[in-house]
Amino acid sequence: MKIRDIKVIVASPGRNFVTVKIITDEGLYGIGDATVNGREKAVVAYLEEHVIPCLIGRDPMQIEDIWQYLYKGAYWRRGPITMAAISGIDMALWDIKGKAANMPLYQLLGGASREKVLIYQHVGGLTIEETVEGVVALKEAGLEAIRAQVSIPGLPPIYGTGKAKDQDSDVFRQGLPTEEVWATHKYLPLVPKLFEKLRDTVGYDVHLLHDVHHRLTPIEAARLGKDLEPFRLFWLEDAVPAELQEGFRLIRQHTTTPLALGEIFNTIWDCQQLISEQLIDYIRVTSVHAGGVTGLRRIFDFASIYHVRSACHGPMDVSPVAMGANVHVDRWVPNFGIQEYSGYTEATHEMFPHSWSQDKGYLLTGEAPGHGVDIDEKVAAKYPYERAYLPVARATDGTLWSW
Ligand code: KDG
Ligand code: MG
Repeated sequence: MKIRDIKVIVASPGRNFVTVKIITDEGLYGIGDATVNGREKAVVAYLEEHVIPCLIGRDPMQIEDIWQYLYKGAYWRRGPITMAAISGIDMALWDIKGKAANMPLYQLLGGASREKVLIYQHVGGLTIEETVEGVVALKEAGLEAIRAQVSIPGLPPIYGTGKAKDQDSDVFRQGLPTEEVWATHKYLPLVPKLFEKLRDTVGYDVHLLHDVHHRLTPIEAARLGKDLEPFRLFWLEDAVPAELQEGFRLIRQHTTTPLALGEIFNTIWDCQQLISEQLIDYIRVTSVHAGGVTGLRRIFDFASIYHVRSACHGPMDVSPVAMGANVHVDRWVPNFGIQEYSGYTEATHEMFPHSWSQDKGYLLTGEAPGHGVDIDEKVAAKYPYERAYLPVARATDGTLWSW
């Protein structure tokens, strides 16, 4: 079997997605997600100009050799654009192998470690009361794990609240990045009040999570983790930007609140110290950013040595294709933690027919060969790409802040 052609399909059924389609000379094809939110066209160029010409005529069964060729052979290793391109190719090759073997991807990896995959979904409110209402509603809908965010009184809505909580909202398509306002000294005392109210309202039999979104220093994160200990969070996510992996030692010294990190990581090197020093409890790498199925398998196996569990990133900008790859990995991986699932627009579900499905607080893989997700190119043609950006944040004095 040989790779006959590779297409890159860019479409925007509510938000932009970059999808790789690898077609073989025996009629089989596989698809992969290569979406980098806000930088989509950079990945398209990387694939079309530099990757695809090298792959035509190769044996699609040689997944590992192709992965190594694209990683080491590029010379310029790592980075979100390179690794999203490799991820899309890798997902598509695993899809082809599953179809050729007539087996679902989780079986190719070693079979099921669980029948269904625990998920968490998001609630974001402009006030504590609004967030509490949303959490009550999701708990009543059968969710067992819920991420709760709240805006800061007196400031415009921040990440995960207001219009920005729905990633297909027009707040992401203003032509230029929208700007959010941040104030750590207002945020730090607010969050413990939110989770005290949440625990008083819904009790302790539902997992509660919170995403700091890279905005604190280690000692501020330590303070927040200590203040949240009575409310037994499932995790505190992205407490601090993690270029300085050792910075998490400082948080770890002060708090037992579990820590999650890694949605923006793209190789094992981004988290090798965090994992090997047990500075985190959940690693958030996801198939579309961390080297596809091959990349996830390597990182999660490494993490299993250090009691670190998987927690694939899964917002709306991780396409249903990557969600499919994630859920199959989730079903196999022994050190599974949880899967994020934000849901999708109806147009996205229509563009990406998928055999995975949601059953209240869980996702099911389905038994279709490969990752079980397809792309309807006719539907994709109805939703052309439109440039969109993630917001940026500034502190109240104008200082550019991590968003
Ligand atoms: O594209 C960036 C988003 O996916 C990110 O802001 C969402 O932090 C996020 C999360 O945990 O889903
Ligand atoms: Mg996050």
